[in-house]
Amino acid sequence: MQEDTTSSPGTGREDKPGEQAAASGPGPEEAPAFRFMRRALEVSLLARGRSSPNPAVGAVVTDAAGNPVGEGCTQPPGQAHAEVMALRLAGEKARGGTLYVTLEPCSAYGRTPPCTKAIIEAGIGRVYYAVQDPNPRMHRGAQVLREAGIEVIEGPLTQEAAVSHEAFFHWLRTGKPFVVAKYAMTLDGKIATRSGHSRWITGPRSREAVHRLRDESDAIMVGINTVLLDDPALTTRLETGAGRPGCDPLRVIVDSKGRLPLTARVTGPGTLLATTRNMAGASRQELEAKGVEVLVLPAGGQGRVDLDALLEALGQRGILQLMVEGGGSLLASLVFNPTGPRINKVWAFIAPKLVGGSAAPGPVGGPGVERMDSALTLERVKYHSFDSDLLIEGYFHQPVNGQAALSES
Ligand code: AOF
Ligand code: ZN
Repeated sequence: MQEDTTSSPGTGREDKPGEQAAASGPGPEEAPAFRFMRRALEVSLLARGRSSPNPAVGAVVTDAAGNPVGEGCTQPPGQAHAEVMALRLAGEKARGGTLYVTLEPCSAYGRTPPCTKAIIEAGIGRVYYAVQDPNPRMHRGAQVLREAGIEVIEGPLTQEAAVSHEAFFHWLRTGKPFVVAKYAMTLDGKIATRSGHSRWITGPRSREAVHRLRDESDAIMVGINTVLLDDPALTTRLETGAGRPGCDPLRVIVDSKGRLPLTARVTGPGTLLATTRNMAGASRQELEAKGVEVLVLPAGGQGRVDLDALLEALGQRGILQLMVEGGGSLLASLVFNPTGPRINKVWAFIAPKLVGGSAAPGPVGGPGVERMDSALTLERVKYHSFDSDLLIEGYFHQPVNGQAALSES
């Protein structure tokens, strides 16, 4: 069975390379604005997981006759924005042409000069931007362009672009990463057999989708029990033919007592150990000697790492998207938080297998809720299939004032 939904999971990436993402708006004969904005969204995917803390933006430039003459995406921080990349390719052909960009062009000096300046200098006549930039330092772009005599239109594909930039928007609003929890379970709700064996629950196509999500995320987090049980590598392994090498996210291990073995596969550079003062000094030195970065955080309930402090610290490092891959007690602490879930989005894979066993674990531990009407329910739910596996994707309702709701545990 092929993936059967109208849009791909996550933030718009294609499941089948080269195939057009079906989203809202006209079909194949669609108006140029839709076609080129869709292309801009597609191009933006190349920057995912590589531009943080900058949003992964895509841009397309057409000449005065409407032919595409340049495209580009956001480069790593301090380097060119999407518009500048596309305009560079277009050169003189941009004069009198149109720019399609997935985010409102920036209007002020940050690490780079304003895109509005480059757009005006290139002689662009019309700009379509899919969604406003809520960054208060940058959000006057549309106005600046209009004042320069350029026709400026918001849209099309505003909703698609808002999803594409959801992690950046969340991070701007709260200072914390957008958290995506991913887990895979059997049809009877188990993430392992009674002996703890878990490789593999889902098939290769589901696992490939997970590696693409890792590739697009800035960090990936697990609890120490998952390391002790599974010894995962937490690296990105994309199939050859994915079009680019995978990008490994920062690995974050939540380990309040500092039990991470020196021999674990994650023990090395690119790993951040989030711990508390309960960690033994000797093991800290040994782990640091192996290249692990040790972050000592305040202890919250039961001496555990204060997860809000951890999310705050990751946000300060410019981690826009954090993927959480378990285990059950970390997920429980993130989901069942008195002031609201600390998870934004869930990716739950279900494989049509049964393993049974009342001792076999499920994806979310902790005490759980008492009554079914206290269950946390996902919103904006979509269903995707990967061969015989099902992926349920959905969001937890976020309080409007995310900062206030998330700052206390
Ligand atoms: C754009 N095009 O491709 C991106 C934009 O420090 P700077 O100069 O890199 O600016 C960062 C801000 O620019 C970032 O916070 C966001 O508001 C905007 N990102 N803008 O016109 C782009 N990535
Ligand atoms: Zn810019």
